[in-house]
Amino acid sequence: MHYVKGKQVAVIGFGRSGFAAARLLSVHGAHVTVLDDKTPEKLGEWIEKARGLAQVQLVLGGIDPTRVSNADLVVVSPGIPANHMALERAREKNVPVIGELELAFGYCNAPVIALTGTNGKTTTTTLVAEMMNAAGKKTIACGNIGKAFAEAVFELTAEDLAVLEVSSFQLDSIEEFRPQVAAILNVTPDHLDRYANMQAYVESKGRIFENQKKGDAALLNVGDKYTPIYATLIKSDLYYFGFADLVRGDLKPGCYVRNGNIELLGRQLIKASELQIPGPHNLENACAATLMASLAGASDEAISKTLREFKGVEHRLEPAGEVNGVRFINDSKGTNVDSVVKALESFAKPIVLILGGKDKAGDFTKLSALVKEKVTRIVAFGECKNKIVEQLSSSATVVEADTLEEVVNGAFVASAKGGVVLFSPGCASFDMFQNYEDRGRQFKAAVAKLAEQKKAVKA
Ligand code: UMA
Repeated sequence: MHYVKGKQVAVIGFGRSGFAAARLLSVHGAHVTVLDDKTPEKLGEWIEKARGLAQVQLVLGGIDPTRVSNADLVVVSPGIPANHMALERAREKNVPVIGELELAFGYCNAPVIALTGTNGKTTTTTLVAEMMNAAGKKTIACGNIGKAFAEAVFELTAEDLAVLEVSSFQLDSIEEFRPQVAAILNVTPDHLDRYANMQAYVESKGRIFENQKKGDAALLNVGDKYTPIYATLIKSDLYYFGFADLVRGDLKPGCYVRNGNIELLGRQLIKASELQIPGPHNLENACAATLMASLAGASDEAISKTLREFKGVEHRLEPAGEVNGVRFINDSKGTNVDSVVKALESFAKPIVLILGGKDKAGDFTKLSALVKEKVTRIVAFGECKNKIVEQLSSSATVVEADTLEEVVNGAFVASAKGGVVLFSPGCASFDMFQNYEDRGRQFKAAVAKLAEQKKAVKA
């Protein structure tokens, strides 16, 4: 743990993570300099919030690497790439660099459990937190899910629990981070614009287990390609989750979908068909959440009740309204190609698929077979629409659109009564929106507007 009282600390990035880190550091007596490339005009919201924080100086409109040279510690936001000049300068000058997650872990009084994975993190984190709260344990879901861990630590006591959604970006800058229960949900290509190759991304995810010891619990998905590799690295107690029929030989301790039931350590909890969240991937997420919550002390009753009642999270296969018999689904959180696969697997044809945004070096050709089987038309938008046209027009007709309104109208025109319009962009949102939440909200607003127009026409 880095003690910060009286130390000079540079915080890089002034968003959710950077603001929370600056506040935590300020409360613990550090002298903080916050650096961000954005100008003060673009950071108005955070500047307002930072007013009144003791010993916090804001240096905005460009990150000057020399600013970190004299710091005792650098705390980096997850969105800052590891090869950023300021971080390279810090390393040259032997200034320690940690992430906001590591900082918050040092100051967290509550036990911590955590999960990572390419897809399903937000749904599973939310489910675990709801199971624990149903079991009477005050639990805060935080981390990559949106509420920064450094913000949550202010609300957590030793009696409570933190359940953390962790990204590979956050794991890149840990030192001692040690969750008592940790899971990797799945690993498929993502963020290949930031990592040198797939191996680097896989290794980054594996760091969630790095500091675990015997007595801690590590959870792996029986259906995931990288599970055998992670299993050899784990020093803590190993558990598995997922579809039992993928396992050859005896089942190891864990939570499985077996004979149509969700089975926890051999005990049957609920029927798989009782889950309200759609798709086979959500059965895996439900098993992971069940196992994590059980290992963290939740009763079978609290877990089963939550599994039955859980309706999913915003922007994740979220029903976004129905217009003239066409169902619109908001999957704005689907920011990589694999999450589009999962989304397509969750609905019957005919589907109109909306894809696009900021490219993360994703390979859309992986969608070809599913697109041919289920998709009647693709609407492509955003920075990488040309790539989508190039890679998928041999599998379906691809039309292009510029604004979200055009996207929604174009998708509706191409849809059929009883069909689905699936907004699962498969890309990052930052080319046109603040973040995926902003994109999802704007999509829902465009659908609502379309519904109003159609109603007015009928009247
Ligand atoms: N910035 C620079 N220079 C750069 C890059 C960024 O100055 O080269 C500045 C930006 O101007 C901005 C700030 O850094 O002001 C943003 O920092 P950030 O990108 O780390 O974002 P935060 O607002 O701090 O949000 C972060 C996570 N964002 C990322 O990892 C990109 C949020 O995850 C997380 O919810 C939040 O901390 C609280 O923990 C979002 C995300 O997109 C959901 N995560 C990725 C994903 O899920 O795929 C990993």
